[in-house]
Amino acid sequence: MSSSSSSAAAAPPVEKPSAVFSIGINGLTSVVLSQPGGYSAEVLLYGGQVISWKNKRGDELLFISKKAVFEPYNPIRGGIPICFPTFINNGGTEQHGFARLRYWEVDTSIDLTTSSDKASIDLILRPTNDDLLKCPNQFEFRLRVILEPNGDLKMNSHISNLNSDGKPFTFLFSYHTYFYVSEIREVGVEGLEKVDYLDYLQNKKRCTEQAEAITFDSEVDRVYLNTPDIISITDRELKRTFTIRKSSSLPDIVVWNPWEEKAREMTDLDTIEYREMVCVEAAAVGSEITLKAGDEWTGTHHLSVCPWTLGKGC
Ligand code: TA6
Repeated sequence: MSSSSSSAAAAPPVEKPSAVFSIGINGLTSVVLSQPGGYSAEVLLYGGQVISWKNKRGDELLFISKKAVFEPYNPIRGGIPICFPTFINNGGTEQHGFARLRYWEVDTSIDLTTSSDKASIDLILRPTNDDLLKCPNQFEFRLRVILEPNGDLKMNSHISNLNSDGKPFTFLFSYHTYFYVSEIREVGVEGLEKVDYLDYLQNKKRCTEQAEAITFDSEVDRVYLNTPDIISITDRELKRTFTIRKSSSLPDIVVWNPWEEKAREMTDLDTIEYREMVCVEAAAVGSEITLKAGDEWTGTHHLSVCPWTLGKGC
């Protein structure tokens, strides 16, 4: 892996897949993944967070708030925060766990230069002594982020329970993906018709989705339970469709948009920015994952985007 001080936007076209270190805002280190077609993605070591994913024209596909705070130990508003380890009934700043607030190590045991067709990065998170006081579970979290030759973005999470006292480790997990959309009122989330959900705006009331496509004209905060593994997000204005393919170990999908009033209360989101984002998250949050000591859990999601000019099945 080579080193650079450029950002993903300024990266020159590459001749072969690459993974290049970059120093960005506030000196935070990231890894820029690039593919010869012009695709790129950027992964921050802080949080193990994907903060950029671009198509071959250089258009940003993920939303990052203009007011996002790139400073430890703040969560970064946008991209793909990893919410782990979270627990039922967690609230406040703890509700999404500490993984997004820690520096992840690069796994140097994996030689990226041997990979002929992938731009990827492997990261590791282990709890600090302070983390163990709050969450007394020894674990190792291995995250692989892959930018495919066709520009698709894949994330694989492997979490091992390393408790030496034989205790199970119980947690919730989500890839809290912020998709960039041109105008939220032009967006539809498809694939959830007839699926039950918990409406977090109605005290987790259980409802059944009736719409073929979920559309937005006010705040939405829902956990869809045991969903199909393929979900799509259509943007009628930009005429493109995102597809999420998730592993069945991530049974749920969270759909969130704060709308105007909540956005106004958020210090790291510009009030009108709620219009440019939708969170659709591959997750395991409806019920907890319980990992026996010595066992490993894997959760993957695979994101692609298709402009309508290429036809339905691309
Ligand atoms: O995933 C939906 C959600 O949990 C909402 O309830 C909302 O609070 C949002 O995520 C953002 O959470 P954050 O902790 O990043 O401010």
